[in-house]
Amino acid sequence: MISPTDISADLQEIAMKVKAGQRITDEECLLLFDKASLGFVGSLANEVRQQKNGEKVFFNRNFHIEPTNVCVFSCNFCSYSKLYAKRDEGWELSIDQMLHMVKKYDGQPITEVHIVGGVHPKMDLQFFADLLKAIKNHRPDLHIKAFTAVEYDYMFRKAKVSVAEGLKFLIDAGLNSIPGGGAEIFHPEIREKICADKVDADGWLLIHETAHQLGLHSNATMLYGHIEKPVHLVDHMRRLRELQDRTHGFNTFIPLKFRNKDNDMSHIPESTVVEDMKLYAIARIYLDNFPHLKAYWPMLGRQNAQLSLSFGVDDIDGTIDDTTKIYSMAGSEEQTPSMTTAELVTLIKQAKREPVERDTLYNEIRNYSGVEVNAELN
Ligand code: V47
Ligand code: SF4
Repeated sequence: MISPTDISADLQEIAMKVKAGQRITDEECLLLFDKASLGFVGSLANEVRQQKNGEKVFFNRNFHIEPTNVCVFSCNFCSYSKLYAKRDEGWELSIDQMLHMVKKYDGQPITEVHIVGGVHPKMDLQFFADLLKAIKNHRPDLHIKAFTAVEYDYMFRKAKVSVAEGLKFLIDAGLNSIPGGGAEIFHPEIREKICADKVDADGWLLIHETAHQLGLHSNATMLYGHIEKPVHLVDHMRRLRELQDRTHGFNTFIPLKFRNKDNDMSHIPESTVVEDMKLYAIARIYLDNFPHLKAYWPMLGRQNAQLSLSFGVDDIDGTIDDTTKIYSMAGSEEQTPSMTTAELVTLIKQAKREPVERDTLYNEIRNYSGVEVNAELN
């Protein structure tokens, strides 16, 4: 136990606020980054997590479709995209090919498809509307979580429609929710160094706010562990917290650890596990209006995702089924990301928590706490 004399008065004050369910300020958040130990923020985050979600740890049964890795943008941290001029080295899937991927899961209890990719100038609003319709037509119950704000910004501008018009068009075609990608770091000082040419912070936030107003839920990410400083992380989370106060449309916050293989930022060392866990804990403490905090295991690695469950995390995404390339290409230890339900349940049980299968909107499908993990569990 930490004795009160071991920690400074300002940290003690923050701890009292958090325990009383009060919001911390940006200055207090910076103080946590600067002065607090991992144990200090970890135990506070654990309390916040417990108050919000009890002992439950959520996961879902999902797979990804990445329509293309050809991209008009050139984010320096990206290990995955191929510029349009080099498109021969990349991939571009047709609607039939993507529908074929969906059909592979016929008869399986998958609940979500996550569609995200590069920004290809020939894949336009109509193409994606046709894709959503084809998927919904084949499998109406499958939740479609699709396209980042970066992809929307480009496709709506190209189609000369407003954000609301574009989103409504895609909702009519079958869109159910929006993933959190493309947020990176909002602060212009960093954004212009790591992804200068894509949608800026205000554009990203406007797309999510409009989606929330139209009744969609979405997620929010933050790419950390490169050239940013705590002040940029706090700025990023403050913008999200303010938007969430207005709309309550975000489901989960997903910090994404920068991986440094084969990209233009490969000279930057990756963050340490202590830095990773501290970031999760501080995010859980600061983002008091986000119901969930997700550790995306294909990027963090399954062991560190398991560890993060003691630092505020209550969600570890899903089964994935080796359908995403973004992280393996960026150097994650998870080169073929796929976990069975039994593996996810075991991982959560080993951390002495309750595994709960959810749908995308966190409706509970099955609580596995009393279920024995055996060969029949799939
Ligand atoms: O925006 C790209 C990140 C994101 C690297 O909403 C990298 O449930 C680390 O947003 N190192 C796309 N990260 C993926 C994404 C996501 C993933 C899982 C779940 C959800 C959700 C959203 O991937 C990009 C970018 O921040 N990324 N390159 C890299 N080298
Ligand atoms: Fe394109 Fe996304 Fe890679 Fe940026 S992160 S280059 S927008 S695929």
